[in-house]
Amino acid sequence: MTYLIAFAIIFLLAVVVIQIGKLTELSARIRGEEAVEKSSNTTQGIALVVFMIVFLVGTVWSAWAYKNDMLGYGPLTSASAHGFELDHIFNVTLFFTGIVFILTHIFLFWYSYKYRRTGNDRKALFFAHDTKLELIWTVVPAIVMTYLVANGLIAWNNIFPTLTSEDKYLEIEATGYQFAWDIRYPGGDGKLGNKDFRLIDPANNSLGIDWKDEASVDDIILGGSDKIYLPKDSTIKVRITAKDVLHNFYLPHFRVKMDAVPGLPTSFIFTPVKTTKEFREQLSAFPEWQVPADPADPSGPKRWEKFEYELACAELCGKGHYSMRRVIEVVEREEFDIWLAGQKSFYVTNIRGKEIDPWAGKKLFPFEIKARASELKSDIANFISDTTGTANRNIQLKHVFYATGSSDLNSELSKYELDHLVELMSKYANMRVELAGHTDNVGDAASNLSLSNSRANKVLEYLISKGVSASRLSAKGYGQDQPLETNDTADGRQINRRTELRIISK
Ligand SMILES: [Cu+2]
Repeated sequence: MTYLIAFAIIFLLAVVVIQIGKLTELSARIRGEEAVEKSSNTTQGIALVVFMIVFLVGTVWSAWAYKNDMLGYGPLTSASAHGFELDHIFNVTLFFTGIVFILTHIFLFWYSYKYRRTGNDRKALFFAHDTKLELIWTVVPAIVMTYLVANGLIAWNNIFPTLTSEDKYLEIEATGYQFAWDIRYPGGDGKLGNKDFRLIDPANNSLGIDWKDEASVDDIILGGSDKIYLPKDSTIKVRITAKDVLHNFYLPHFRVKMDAVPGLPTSFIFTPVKTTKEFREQLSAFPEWQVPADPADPSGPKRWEKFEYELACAELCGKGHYSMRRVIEVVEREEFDIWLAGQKSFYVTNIRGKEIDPWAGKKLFPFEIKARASELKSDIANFISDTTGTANRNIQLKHVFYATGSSDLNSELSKYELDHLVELMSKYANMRVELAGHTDNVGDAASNLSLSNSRANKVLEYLISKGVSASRLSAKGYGQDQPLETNDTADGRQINRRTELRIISK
């Protein structure tokens, strides 16, 4: 229907134009062509001058009236260190191009009026060459252009310092795809692990991270709609890539904008200088931001209170392009460190202990030993201090390992958790525990029972060898009878093969 109406309008407009043309022709025949042309040229010349005045006044007025809504002015001054320099470059460019813009429009329209044809008495001046003029319009733009380009290059070099390994900076990685960003943080070691596109596995490893690289096991990946946290006054390097089509990593408030190209990593370095809170305060000084955020709720929070920094995709990358928007929160360094420490690494939550884990039974990483120690401590403390009778008395010893199919305790790896348990046993001197062994359902039930029994006893022996009194310990094998997960999957069986700590009395 809309198309039909649009087509009808265009058709009718064409008819009107043709009719006016016919009418002018007819009146020219009646009044004499020259007289008609003269008066029509004058009318059009005046109309052009009026248009020029309205257009130029409108341009200047609107730029002034809406300056507070434009990046770089009023409330929207830069939130990053380099942004001020970029805004300055834009202003210098605007100054020169503004002069040219206004002058060319004045000349264009004024000359159309002044040199309109009013008879046959006027002829254009013709000259073949004028060295002076050529010089002026070559040299002046050349000087201005050189100045602008050189200034731009200097600014670009300032914005992009060459970071060496000695510089302190936070490197994060943004991977764009239809239609979201995966943001990767380097975890405690400050290093992003290697990636290889051949390792991409949509179900378990959508970024193709190489888990064999130890730098990758503590990497944190923010998915979907999580807020992106950044520390104030810290140099941040963003590695930008894409998995499918072109995207664009755009942080308007920080004047950061860089294409995300599949197969060709790009990067950007910037330093946020205002926390989200500080930027909100900056906004609150302007009347435009003192209005309610939601017009339907006049007593609700003000616009400045609801402000968030955003990451947008600035490339029209497909139907769901809009949903690539992400909120960015800039906080003080201390707050950032606390936030980062509270994040679980992708490896720990998704890969560890599964079949695809290259480190299963081979290595424990310092951060997981630490995390596991505090988990065990709080699990036991929870049970000890519980008065409601709801706390869990069965605590899985997640870092106790045996040789495959045998009861040989891998004490090289198991010593961390078990030694920590010894410490906790001496802290809670009245605690008595049972060590409970469990298996999956592979093989026959009787041998599983005996395997679980001897495994539990191996842990018991280890604890006794470390000085825990035998009277506080017992060991029992439960075989395959108490699975936690299905035995139908490899991951499920992995979980079912376990040794548990059962607190008998506090
Ligand atoms: Cu996109």
